[in-house]
Amino acid sequence: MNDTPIHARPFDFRLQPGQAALVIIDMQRDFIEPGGFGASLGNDVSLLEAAIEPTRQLLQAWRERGWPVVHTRESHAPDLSDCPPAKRLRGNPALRIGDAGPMGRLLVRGSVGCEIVPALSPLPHETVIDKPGKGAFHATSLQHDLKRLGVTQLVVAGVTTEVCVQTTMREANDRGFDALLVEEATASYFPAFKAATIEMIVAQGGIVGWAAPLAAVLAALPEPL
Ligand code: C5J
Repeated sequence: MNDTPIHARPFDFRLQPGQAALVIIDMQRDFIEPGGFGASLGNDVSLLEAAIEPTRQLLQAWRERGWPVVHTRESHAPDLSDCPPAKRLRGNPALRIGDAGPMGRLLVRGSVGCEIVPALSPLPHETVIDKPGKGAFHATSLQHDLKRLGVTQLVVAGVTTEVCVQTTMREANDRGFDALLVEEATASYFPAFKAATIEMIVAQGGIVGWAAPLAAVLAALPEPL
């Protein structure tokens, strides 16, 4: 199939229709809503809300075209056997991973807070990756799943820009995927870190990948069949 240029930085991204998965990182209540993991670390979680609507628009565009969608959740087994003690014990948060909060146990699979926000709920046929790390490839089946879906390119959204989104894009880069970050569809508790991350990604001729505004991505998509 013909490729479609997205006007991106540092140069056009040639989207291969059907081979580009939309990868939505960790749009979970635990990061975005009060009372979750993000809030337990002292963050102003309201800063992440801005990413929901742009991500919803991307998701709708991918669904209308029948293209592959992957959702990730940073999450742990109820017995925390996949949560390294160093991760759980670091710092002095109000609540730690696995502790009970208003939305259930923080970042534990099955709790309300661990779920993806309702506006972006996965459909039954979409891939959901539960990941114990910041990167979505670490200790998951993601690489295998993308290969099975025939995916060579990733269009990336989600939170937080400089933590799980950036880590995943770097992992993808090392595994031979081309990845583009959609600027309005990602957010950070630290706006300056979001801006710096985008610059790091596109620097040196796209050393990690590409970045583009939502409008540039949507404008480049072929009409749905
Ligand atoms: C963090 C994430 N920030 N999804 N996770 O701990 O970025």
